[in-house]
Amino acid sequence: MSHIQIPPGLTELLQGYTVEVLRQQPPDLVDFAVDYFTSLREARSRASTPPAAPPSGSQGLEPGPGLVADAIADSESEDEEDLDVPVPNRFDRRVSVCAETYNPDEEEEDTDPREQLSQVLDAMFERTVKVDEHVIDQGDDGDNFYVIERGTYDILVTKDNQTRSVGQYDNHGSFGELALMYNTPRAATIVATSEGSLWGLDRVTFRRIIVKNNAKKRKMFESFIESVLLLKSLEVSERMKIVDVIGEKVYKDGERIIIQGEKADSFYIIESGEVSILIKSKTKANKDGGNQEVEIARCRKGQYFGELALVTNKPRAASAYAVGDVKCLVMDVQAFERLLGPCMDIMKRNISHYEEQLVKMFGSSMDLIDPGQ
Ligand code: 1OR
Ligand code: 1OR
Repeated sequence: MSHIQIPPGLTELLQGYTVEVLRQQPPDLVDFAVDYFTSLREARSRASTPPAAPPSGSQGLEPGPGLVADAIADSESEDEEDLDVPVPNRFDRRVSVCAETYNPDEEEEDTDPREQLSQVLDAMFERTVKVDEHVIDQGDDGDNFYVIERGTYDILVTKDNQTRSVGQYDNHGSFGELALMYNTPRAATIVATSEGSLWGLDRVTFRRIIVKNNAKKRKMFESFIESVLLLKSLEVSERMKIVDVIGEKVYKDGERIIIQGEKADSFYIIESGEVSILIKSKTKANKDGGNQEVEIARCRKGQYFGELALVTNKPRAASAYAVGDVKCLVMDVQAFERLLGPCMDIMKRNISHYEEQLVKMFGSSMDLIDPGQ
């Protein structure tokens, strides 16, 4: 191995990306990588410094180190009290590393980001797993939080002496945060169903970096979450758990958020801007073989979309595009199933309205999902 040269900066570059993934829990690692590295390049051309160069004084433009440092800076006071109230973890105004959004935390950054970053990176470790290996056992104390690098994993829950599979992870996502956030025993068993590889973050670092600095951010999103009609029937503590798991994504005008026909893994609530829902379908009203997209709905602030495929377990029924700049809160399918059970009736009622609308718009014979797309 000694003849292989690792280019200077490579490790830092990849670590920076990994840390942001750990912090922000983006639903799609590849999309996030594109955003992350694009913004890194933009920052470099603005600042004319290489991407892996240690951050200068100007935080915010260097997505990796800047943001991580920011997280650490916020959690400097080492009073590790137990957080009996759910505290948001992956919630960050700046989830889009592209956006130079206002960041109230920035002003408070006063410790050396390089030092802080290295603390986080030192804490991360890789774990490879074999088929059938238990990564986590239900009932155990929480030790680590894991981000999936690759592999498939079953989520098993035992209740009344019965063990059943309640979901899977397929090459992306993360798990093991609940026991660390809420100081509870592991809520599920996670078993590898293929060989795999994970990035682990130990409990103390997880709590210090991811959990502890979020009181401000919780305040930021609390009132918005309270205003979302869909979530009104939830208890306050249930809404706080939603704040804990949700991430934020920013889209530019015209950007496609959902692609009709694709496999679904996320649910969206619009925080600002408008989203246009378009459908391609082979119907009488649309005779060109289904290549034309027709707008079927507009969603606005406080409204949700992307629930249909998760509820029906089918591919996306339509595409969604940003109209102007859009910010969405994004939740992965596991969190959706775990936390939005109480809102399921409302969503199902609205889905039945889609069906009525569908009949009105296209006649009765069209399937919501066109397999040809
Ligand atoms: P943890 O620290 O409790 C087990 O360790 C992890 O499994 C847990 O964190 C979550 O990250 C993950 N219920 C509970 N935990 C789940 C679930 C889940 N899914 C994934 N985890 N449900 C399944 C939802 C698809 C609800 C089952 C009733
Ligand atoms: P999804 O996961 O299938 C596309 O991804 C999303 O568009 C879908 O979830 C809904 O959240 C959203 N029919 C189907 N999907 C719709 C519709 C809709 N409106 C919004 N979505 N109709 C419009 C009813 C006003 C009926 C089709 C004519």
